[in-house]
Amino acid sequence: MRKNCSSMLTVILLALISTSGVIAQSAGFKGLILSVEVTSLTSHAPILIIGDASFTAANGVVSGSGTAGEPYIIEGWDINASSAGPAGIVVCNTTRHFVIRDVFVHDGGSSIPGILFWNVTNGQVLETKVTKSNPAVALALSSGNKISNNTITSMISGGSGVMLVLSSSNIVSGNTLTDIYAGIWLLGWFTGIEGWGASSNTISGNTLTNNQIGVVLSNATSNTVSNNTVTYSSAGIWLVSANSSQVSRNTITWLGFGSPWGIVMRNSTSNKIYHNNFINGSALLLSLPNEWDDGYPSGGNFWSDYTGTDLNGDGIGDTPYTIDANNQDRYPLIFPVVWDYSSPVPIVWQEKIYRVALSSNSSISAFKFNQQQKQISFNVTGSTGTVGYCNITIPKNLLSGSPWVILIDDVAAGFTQTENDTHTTLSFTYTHSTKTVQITGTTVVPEFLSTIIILPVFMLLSLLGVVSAKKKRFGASTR
Ligand SMILES: [Ca+2]
Repeated sequence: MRKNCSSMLTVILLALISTSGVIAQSAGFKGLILSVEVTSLTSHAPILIIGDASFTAANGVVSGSGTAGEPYIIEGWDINASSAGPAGIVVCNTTRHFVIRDVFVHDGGSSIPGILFWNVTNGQVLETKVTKSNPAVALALSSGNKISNNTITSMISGGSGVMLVLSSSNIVSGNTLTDIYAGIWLLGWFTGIEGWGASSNTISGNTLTNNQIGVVLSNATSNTVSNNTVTYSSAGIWLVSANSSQVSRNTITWLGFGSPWGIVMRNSTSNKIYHNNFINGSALLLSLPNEWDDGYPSGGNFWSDYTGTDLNGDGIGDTPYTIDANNQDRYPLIFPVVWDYSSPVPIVWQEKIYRVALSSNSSISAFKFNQQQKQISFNVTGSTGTVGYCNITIPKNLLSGSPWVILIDDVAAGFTQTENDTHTTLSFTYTHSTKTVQITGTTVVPEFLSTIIILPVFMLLSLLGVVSAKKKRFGASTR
């Protein structure tokens, strides 16, 4: 394939033109007024880096040598893209390691991208803000790049946030994308033809709000869409000729009017969609078969319009959630799952499963449920002297307290308590080393068998990674 910067706009342009054709406009898109304030950046002309030799001070490189250990750093610039040629920042034809960070690119308008990679490997865009440019960040014919923790707003009619064209094995994570037509768009050309696909990309942990469509995969295979939060979009996730991808742990919520869709799938098959929360939005698809659950007891998705029962109280609906003749979630979840915390600890009690969610900055071990003592206990471990915290959410049909008693190393601990009809959340802190937490209630799931079955499921549940992955946002953010 010809990988030439001079023709780079062709693919981008074609992709943009196809926007309105592939995806129908629907009513209900509500614009937000956003203010963007970035201080302490230095004005810089648009940056054009073509080939390894162009990583120069004149092109905004402030340090580095282009190796993995010492990447070129491009940072601290305020770039008005309105006068740019191809984009506010263009990087083309390089495998050198580089990082674009803490940059503000703006005002490219409806046809000039903020940041554009063409035939690039080993590039990163981090903690950068892009607005009023289309797409905000575009990768074409590029692999092995990372687009993370950026703040992207568009306010351009039909605009896209992060767009990956004919690009594979990239990571798009932790970005905040607001008020854009398509938040994240992965576009292949003809799947199965080497160099023209879009595969093995990871779209994870992004916060997408008030976009027409949250995440789009088109002509793409074997991608991962996980842990994203999509709110106030007419379609949360849209798959068009997108196969063999995994869509899990996303929370898609519609808070407006009309008939929104949590997930739309057209001409797409062999995808696995599970452990998502679909709140006020269901699925629309043409009926190629896909997988909608992870088996029992792992379960499927939470669908807020599911009307089935859960008579045996295992947290899984007793009847499937049917989408169409070829597609059904066999094990719909009864409660939305807060995946921000960690995988809930499944407690198996007399062949029923109760899901306890834990959020902590400690490592958790020796998690146990003791029915006779009406108690959940576990150990918390962290660096000595640091403050640890734990939030635990317990199903009331497993254990409830009136009052609760929490002992930490046998000493009564203060805590805060919130609850809804079905669950109680208890929050408390402690000083680290390894300590034993015992949470005792007053009403416990009844015992029907003579023997007590206690199944501590996770020998060691490390939550540090989850908690430290909090998204970093600009101080003068757009919310
Ligand atoms: Ca059930």
